[in-house]
Amino acid sequence: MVNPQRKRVLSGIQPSGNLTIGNYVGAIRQWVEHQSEFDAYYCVVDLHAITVEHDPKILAEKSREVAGIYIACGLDPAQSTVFVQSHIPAHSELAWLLTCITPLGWLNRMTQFKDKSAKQEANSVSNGLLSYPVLMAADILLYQAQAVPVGDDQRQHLEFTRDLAQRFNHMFGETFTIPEAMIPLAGARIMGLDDPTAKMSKSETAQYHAVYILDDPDTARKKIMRSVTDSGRDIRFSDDPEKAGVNNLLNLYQALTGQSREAIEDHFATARGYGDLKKEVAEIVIETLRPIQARYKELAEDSRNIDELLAQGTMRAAAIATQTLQQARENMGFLPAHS
Ligand code: ATP
Ligand code: LTN
Repeated sequence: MVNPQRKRVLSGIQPSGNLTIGNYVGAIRQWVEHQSEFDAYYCVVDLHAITVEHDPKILAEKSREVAGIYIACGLDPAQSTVFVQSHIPAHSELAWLLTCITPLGWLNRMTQFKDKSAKQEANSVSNGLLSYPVLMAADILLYQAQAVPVGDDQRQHLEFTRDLAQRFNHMFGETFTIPEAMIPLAGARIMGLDDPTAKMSKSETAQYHAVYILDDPDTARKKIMRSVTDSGRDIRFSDDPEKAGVNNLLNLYQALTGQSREAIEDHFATARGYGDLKKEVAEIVIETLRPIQARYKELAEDSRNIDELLAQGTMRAAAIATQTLQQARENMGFLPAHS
């Protein structure tokens, strides 16, 4: 049962590729850890996944897969509401209302837009990619979420959401709750295994870039053993860009074991080199993923399992979203429709 005393939270992941260990430690794991304390809404943000080129043949399959991974990682549908963003039209509608009060300058400042648009040909950068944060703001504000559990890369989008909510409230009267970002202490930014200066990301398709949540043990091990490090042998946390690879492996190890930095450095003080660190990181990653993969396999055997959960989630989420949208329309002065 939903307890009104619990903090309302909302978050989402795009079905834009294979979910990575970064998505797990930065986002999903904290959703699972705190689910009994929250009145929680977790969506598969498929409307965001079409802001860059996508393959219509796999979008639906990927959306179901992401929802299945949420559950396999431990989200309990009795406690947390899991749904697909596009199943609730209020997301698109509120996004338009918010688009019309968003200053263009705010969008042009977004670093994710700058990074992602730089990777594409200028002519193929879509309006959707620029407006991406407005849709994200709509996702959050529709549920009056107080907190948004995300990785470190989403800080700027959360600031944007807060600014936009304040602007709307100021222009049209109190309508939206101002949300806060909730960023984990460890594992908030896992870097690419092939390039520890770039964030690990599911849309980067290089073979040794990321460990995927559904990678089999041999594949995961191979990717970690091949990860880029440096020519030294000292296993310590460090801000030195030269040591970014080792630091990244240590961060991942810390996020998955929950040990302190001191304990981890002590543990590796007698290691013979980076090979020992890589082996241990590979083992903890594999053991973390093993039960998740087993649950996912069972759940995915019949696609109706996931579709059924999503249908229930949609009903619960739509009730709240529709109410907020109605309020926003009213406050903006729209003529009510007669039913
Ligand atoms: P894409 O490459 O398609 O942009 P992504 O892998 O960056 O995707 P998102 O769907 O944008 O993933 O993000 C989902 C969630 O996972 C967000 O909360 C984000 O902060 C978190 N996240 C993504 N990558 C990492 C990472 N490398 N380390 C920690 N958290 C991450
Ligand atoms: N932009 C987010 C994904 C996202 C999201 C949201 C996260 C879309 N809508 C609402 C939290 C709340 C990202 O991680 N790239």
